[in-house]
Amino acid sequence: MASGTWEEFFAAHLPPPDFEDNRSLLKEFCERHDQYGNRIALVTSGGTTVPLEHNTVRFVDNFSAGTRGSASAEYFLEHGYAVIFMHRQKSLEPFTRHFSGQKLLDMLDIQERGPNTTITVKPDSVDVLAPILLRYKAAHSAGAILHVSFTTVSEYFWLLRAACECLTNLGPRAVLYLAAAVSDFYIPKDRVPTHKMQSASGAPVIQLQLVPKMLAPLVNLWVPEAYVVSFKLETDENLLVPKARAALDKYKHKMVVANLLQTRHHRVILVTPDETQEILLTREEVHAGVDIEASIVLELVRLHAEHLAPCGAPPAAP
Ligand code: PAZ
Repeated sequence: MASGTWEEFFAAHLPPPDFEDNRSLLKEFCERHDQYGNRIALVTSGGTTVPLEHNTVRFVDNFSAGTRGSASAEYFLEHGYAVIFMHRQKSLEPFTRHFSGQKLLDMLDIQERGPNTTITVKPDSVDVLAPILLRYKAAHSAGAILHVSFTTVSEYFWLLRAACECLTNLGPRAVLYLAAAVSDFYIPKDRVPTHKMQSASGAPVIQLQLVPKMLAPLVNLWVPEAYVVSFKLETDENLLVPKARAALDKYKHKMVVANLLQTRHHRVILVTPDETQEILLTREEVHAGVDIEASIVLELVRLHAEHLAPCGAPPAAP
């Protein structure tokens, strides 16, 4: 089935309730960093949902824990970029990603002496916590990171377009790092029931429609000068590079990071118009907890700097 146009998609879906607040935050952040000639990376992260009911009990989800996006955001900060971290609510976030589950509580000690309670970091956890806490505090006190969140696919697109509108003034100093897993399908609003579907009515037949490809207006209209990197997730090795290259040929952006679901944390392929470069972590690196995102972002920062050199932009200040 053919998809509608991107204009029709925006016309059919109202902006989310917190949209104007987020738009103001994005505007202020981009203007402030633009003033200082900073580079900004917009990192999208996590999966979008497609609600099956307006009062949503059930939804279709796109797989992504937010590992790639949250780790990459930290590395962009390390390279001196300001970061807009646009993420699925409750998915992993920079810095706190290191302490998911019980990890943080396990690092703490508590002593109750009479009315006084003291909480301390266990001595052997200080070395783990301190460097992350220092980087977290530095990023926040410098106003170098802005978090905005989405849940549904339409919320994602409203935020993405707003972020692009704010980033366009930065021209080639803006990097778009589109790691979120975004649904290719949705249910047109008028076919979504208001209330929870009832099993007594029998098995529902749900027909999904194609989401229009937003990369086309993004690259051509919303941020024509930005350094745009998209991601391609596949489960079949044979499709991976051909589909990444096809996307690059079609949308004419700068890079596709191709990865397989099964191996995404230790292998990616960077596909650019000129080359195809594999990044592979060794078994030892994986065991040592090395983030593959450190290498992805390092290479991207190098290529972005090359791209900026003819514009005379000074290097990013780490
Ligand atoms: O968030 P995560 O680390 O679990 O997964 C990252 C990823 C596989 C979602 C990302 O690398 C990616 O490929 N995003 C684009 C997905 C897509 O093709 O829609």
